[in-house]
Amino acid sequence: GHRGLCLWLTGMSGAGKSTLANAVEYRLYEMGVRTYLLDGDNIRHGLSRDLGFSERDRAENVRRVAEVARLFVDAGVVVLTALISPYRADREAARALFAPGRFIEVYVRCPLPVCEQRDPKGLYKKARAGLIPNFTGISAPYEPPAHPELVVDTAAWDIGKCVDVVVADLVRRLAL
Ligand code: GGZ
Repeated sequence: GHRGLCLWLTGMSGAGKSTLANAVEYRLYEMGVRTYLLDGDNIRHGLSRDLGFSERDRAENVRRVAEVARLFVDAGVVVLTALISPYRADREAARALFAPGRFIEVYVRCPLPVCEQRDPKGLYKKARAGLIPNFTGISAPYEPPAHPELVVDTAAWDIGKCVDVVVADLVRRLAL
């Protein structure tokens, strides 16, 4: 069987991390790969329910998810994480928990105006109105990865192409 690894998706709200993670997970399931998805949205209702969106709380959120991801990877599972994880230092700390080649940083890239146009939950509108403090891209930073293993451009490519790029890379790494 394959060995575990962590696919760490990072990108702004509305970039398409959850959509991509779900589609990749389904494709891997069809291939017989054992997967587990840690989605920021769900994590914040449970594991990180005590945390907000300050720089410090986001660091702690990322740390917790990375530690959980490592446990699953140790068990041989392919873990997908979908967190904004806006700070480079936090992502590098997450990477440091994994053996070389077991942490794949995937930059889910989408220009802010496109994320803001999509605004599936109306959060950007609220953030622009000053109703959500520390909102990534509006009143809090997003630091793009300097050297991600993969970049998927969700504004320029359709979902099928984004999934293909991630799955093809994974197949190569796992030598499936
Ligand atoms: C960014 C926020 C905020 C603020 C609530 N900034 O698009 P969503 O709604 O469903 O996903 C976003 C989610 C971000 O949580 P993460 O755990 O991924 O963030 S981090 O990695 O930075 O810890 C968004 C919603 O929570 N949300 N307030 N201020 N996103």
